Amino acid sequence: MDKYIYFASDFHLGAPNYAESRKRETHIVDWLNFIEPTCSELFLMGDVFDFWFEYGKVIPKGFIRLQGKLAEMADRGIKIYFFKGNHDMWVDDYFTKEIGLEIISDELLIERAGKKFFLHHGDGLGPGDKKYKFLRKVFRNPFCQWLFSVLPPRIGMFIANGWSSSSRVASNKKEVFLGNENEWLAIFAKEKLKEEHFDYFVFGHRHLPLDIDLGNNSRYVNIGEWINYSSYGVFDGENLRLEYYKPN
Ligand SMILES: [Mn+2]
Repeated sequence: MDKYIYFASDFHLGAPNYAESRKRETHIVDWLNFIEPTCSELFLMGDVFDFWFEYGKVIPKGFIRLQGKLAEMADRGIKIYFFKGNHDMWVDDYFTKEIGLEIISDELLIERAGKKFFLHHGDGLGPGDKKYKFLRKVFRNPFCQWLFSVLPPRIGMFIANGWSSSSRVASNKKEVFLGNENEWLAIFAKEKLKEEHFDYFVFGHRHLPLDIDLGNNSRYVNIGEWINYSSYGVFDGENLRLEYYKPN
């Protein structure tokens, strides 16, 4: 590998308000400029937007600098994957058509430089969180999505913004490490390892950068988020490292 693979997630653009989000967006575009010369593939692993819904011919306003930068990188031949997060699972085909992003709905299994990766946003995996697992089914149900799509955008976005301002990002509570035994995505990964070996499990969603040794030559790397940490993962062909971009 002569170039690197980068992983980032949970930008939550749009939250907690316009000004903060714009500042963060500029910071993220700075980071993309920084990694671009060494980047062959970029994995955006969910919750890029605090809310995104695509109507037939209408998309939400804003986030234009990020979209422009991603388009530029894609035009230069960098492959970009966009995972659906629990906040932006309603992407349709706009980013694929306009930018060339590949949309990933659930997990993506890849092999690079002889290493196997299990990639997922991280929502709805592992023990617990039954309420969300049920909601996820509703949110991902085509009929429910259709029902939402026939609401006038003014009303749909009003509902969504209300929901989004009650989210973790809006409350800006820092997540606390639960210990290797209790981190539910580590529990999920250990179960998965019983079926199949992966060198790396990479998730977002947790809003906490983590690098956990799972034993059996396997690691769980959580790439964190961009409100407090500006953290990301980089794979150089040998190692997957957790890094931090300069503070916003
Ligand atoms: Mn998130």
